[in-house]
Amino acid sequence: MKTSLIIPFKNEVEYAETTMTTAYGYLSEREIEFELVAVDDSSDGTWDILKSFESLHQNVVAVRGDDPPGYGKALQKGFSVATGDIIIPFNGDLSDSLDDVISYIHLIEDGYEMVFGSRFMAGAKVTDSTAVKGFLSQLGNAFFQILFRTNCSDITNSFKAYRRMVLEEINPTANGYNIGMEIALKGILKKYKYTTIPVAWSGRKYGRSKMSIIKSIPMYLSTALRIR
Ligand SMILES: Nc1nc2c(ncn2[C@@H]2O[C@H](COP(=O)(O)OP(=O)(O)O)[C@@H](O)[C@H]2O)c(=O)[nH]1
Ligand SMILES: [Mg+2]
Repeated sequence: MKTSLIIPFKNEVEYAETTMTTAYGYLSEREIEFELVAVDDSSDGTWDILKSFESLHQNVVAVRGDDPPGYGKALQKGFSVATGDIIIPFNGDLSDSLDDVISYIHLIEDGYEMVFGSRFMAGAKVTDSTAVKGFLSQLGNAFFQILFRTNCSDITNSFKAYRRMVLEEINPTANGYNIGMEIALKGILKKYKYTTIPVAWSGRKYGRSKMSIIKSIPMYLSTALRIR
């Protein structure tokens, strides 16, 4: 099965080249059938790096996001151009682990329709996370876990894997960071076969986060209650 990594970038000039090279090299070495779909909303030179990377590699696509930009909109754009059977959002600041991507691929090939990564279960390895953000995220996720009676302890994490059919049927509409949650919760209610595995996550070394936890809390809550 072919895998598409959807990689969103917003002003990641320090990361763009490294992330693309690292992901490309890692997957090529393992003889995985893949493509990288970069979706860019930058104004800092990231786009030039991505375009040049695209011109040098066959299985790389770089597209611009829509105006006004949004994390969820960027992923939706990526989903619409992806050609893989397995679709995996992968953050452009290398927070997510390529080893975990391989685990996801194997689980989807084994028959799961969705695979969720959790930063909050035994075996997860979180490094360089800020204490307050980590705590709020874990607390919120514990609440959603109860609300949706799911064993997934990290619904808001966008690093997940889906069979292409899942995204076609759900047709996500969330514009922001709530998109991962939207797909997961709708997928759980549709009774897709899923599993959750512990993942590694590391904080960024360059640039700064575009995600405000304070702005995100009401968005996550309203998404959850709407779907519920
Ligand atoms: N295309 C696009 N990418 C975005 C947008 N917002 C964030 N990103 C990218 O999504 C990834 C995760 O964002 P980040 O700011 O690191 O969020 P955090 O890890 O939750 O703090 C990074 O690669 C960002 O550059 C957006 O509006 N459009
Ligand atoms: Mg990040």
